[in-house]
Amino acid sequence: RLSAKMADALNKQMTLEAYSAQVYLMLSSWADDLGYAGISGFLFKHSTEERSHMAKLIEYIQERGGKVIIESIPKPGVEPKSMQECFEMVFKQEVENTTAIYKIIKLAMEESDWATWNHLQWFVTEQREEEKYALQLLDKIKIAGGPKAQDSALFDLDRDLSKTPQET
Ligand code: OFO
Repeated sequence: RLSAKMADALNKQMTLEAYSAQVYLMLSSWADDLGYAGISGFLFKHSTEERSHMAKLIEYIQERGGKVIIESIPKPGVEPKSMQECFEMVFKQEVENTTAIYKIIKLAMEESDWATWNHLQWFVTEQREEEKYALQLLDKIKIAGGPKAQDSALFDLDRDLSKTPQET
């Protein structure tokens, strides 16, 4: 059974995953409004991934006898001013998630809660993948010209991302 401290940490992580989903939705809507359907779709799919992480945590808390507490989700921050800033926000969000997961793993070690430690290894692998994708986005925008990326380069990037089979 989960300790009260662990149940609290996992509940907070569950809300953080929901928050990540909202951040991706905000970025996706921003990109759509500018006409970047490919980038918008890519970010939207990622939002769905984050909600599946949230669901995975809910299931785990319940399976281990903890109580799930559904809190309100903080509002995502302000919209980016450029595609470069948008992708930087994606990377920052992923790093924040990874850091939060690592903290819970540390707690699991302190409590010798090996079931939780083991469950969270899935998230470690997932975060590694997600940071990799986020870094690739930053590379792509750099090649496209960074903050000064021309419309034609962003158009190509948009087309590329619309074809990305995503599991991020
Ligand atoms: Fe993109 O992160 Fe969930 O865990």
